[in-house]
Amino acid sequence: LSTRASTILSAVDIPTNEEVPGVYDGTWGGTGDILESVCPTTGEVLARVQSASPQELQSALEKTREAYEIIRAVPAPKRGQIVRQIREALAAKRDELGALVSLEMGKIRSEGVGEVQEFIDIADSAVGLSRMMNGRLVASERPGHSILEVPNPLGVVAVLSAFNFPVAVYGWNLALSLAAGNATVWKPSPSTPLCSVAVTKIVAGVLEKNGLPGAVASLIIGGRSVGEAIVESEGVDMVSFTGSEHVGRQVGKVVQSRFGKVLLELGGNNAVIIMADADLHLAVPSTFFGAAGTAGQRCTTTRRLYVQRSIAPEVISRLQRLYASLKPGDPLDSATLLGPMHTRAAVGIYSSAVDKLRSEGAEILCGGAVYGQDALMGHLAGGNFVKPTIAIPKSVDVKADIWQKETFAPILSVGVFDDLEEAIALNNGVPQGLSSSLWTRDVRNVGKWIGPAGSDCGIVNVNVGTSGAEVGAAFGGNKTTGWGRECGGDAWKQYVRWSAATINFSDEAPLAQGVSFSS
Ligand code: UN1
Repeated sequence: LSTRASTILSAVDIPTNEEVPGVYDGTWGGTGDILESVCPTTGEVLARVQSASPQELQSALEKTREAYEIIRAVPAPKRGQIVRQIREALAAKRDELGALVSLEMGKIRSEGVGEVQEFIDIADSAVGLSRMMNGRLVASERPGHSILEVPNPLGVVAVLSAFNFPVAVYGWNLALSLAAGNATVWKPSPSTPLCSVAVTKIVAGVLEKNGLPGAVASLIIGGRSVGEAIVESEGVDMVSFTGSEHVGRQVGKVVQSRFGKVLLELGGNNAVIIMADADLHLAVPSTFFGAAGTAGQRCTTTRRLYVQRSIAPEVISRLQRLYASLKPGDPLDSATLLGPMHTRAAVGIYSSAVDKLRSEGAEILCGGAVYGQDALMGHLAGGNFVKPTIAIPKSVDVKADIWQKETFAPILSVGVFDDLEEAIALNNGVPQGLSSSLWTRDVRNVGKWIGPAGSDCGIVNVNVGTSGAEVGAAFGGNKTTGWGRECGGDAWKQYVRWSAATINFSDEAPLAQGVSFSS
């Protein structure tokens, strides 16, 4: 193992000379297939991780269920104190965990650290919420009666997370779910197992210190069959899934067929709209980050840019200048802005998407190719580096395939529009509905954009790019993005089962609506 990798792994308590257990339910194990964690920057195998066997999976699910019965009996503000300790333990290791994210996922250092910060932030929110997850007292129409709406814990929540946010998305779910009184079972992406092991060690340390079962926050690393078994399990009350629309569709159907709860965070095909009155000093650099940042691998990445006709040449040339400044580098080097794609397969997806754009007559303004060995110095030669691409498709017809599909890579397609109504129609003309961004200084445009005839996405920003949301805002999208909401807003309400309790304190038992039923 390189020193580059071993320093980072040791700092987060991952063994570097033996196989890494990938199942935790109070004790660590893993006798299933071995998964390899591969560094996307160098191609180095970082570790061999032991996944769950079918028996271990079943037993972990049972232990998680038992742990739920313990955690649901702990008062919510006391659960909040557990979340607070998790927050503190994470904060103490923030930079080390951030470096691990960069090493294993490939995003640049400040984004790796930023992702751990998102977990810390949502934990802060959940600590506060633990004293404010209020139900309601509703006025009854009957004398001497009260109606209570009680948020009770739900049960076992499974979190199936994706490679691109290997820490934060679990954090959003864990923090709210634990504060709400649930036990959680985490199945991370099989290509970022080390991030999940490192985070689980930190969470488990806090649970154990407080005399709680470790299975309050179980970890089950595995491939597709493990994911399928969790999704099918009757003992899992809610499945929170982040990933592709294709897999999300299956997950949604299976969970629905057993009447479980499901929270889906699927694809995004996010657009930025720049009006002629926008401040281009802000709009262009923000769009650059949204489209090329994280090497195009956020659900919220800007994939489409619509520019009002009169400013189109200016916006495009400014954007091209910024793209020209990008150089591939080690994401661990703090000067790097462009890290690798997460996998070899992703490089293939990038290349086919660029080929398709070319074959359909798009003009490729920059990028359009993978980095050759000559551009990749030293240890980067084994990395999955591609050139962030700006393309101008032949037509803005949003129903064309190239505008409709999400390609999880740094490819930005640009189109020109004449008025805001047309731009909104383009924004809304795709199946996905995650994030959107309007740049303007005219308040009338803002009113249209955020209102009933405006953007149909879950995230509707103004003078803020499509990616990089704070935890305070509800995170999620509409239409084929799956309608799920995580993180901020009222997302916690999904992690409870609501009990509507009508209570009669009187000496009569009247029926509602004045119905009489006595002989
Ligand atoms: C994702 O890509 O799955 O808004 C999540 C953002 C981040 C989260 C992205 N806060 O870009």
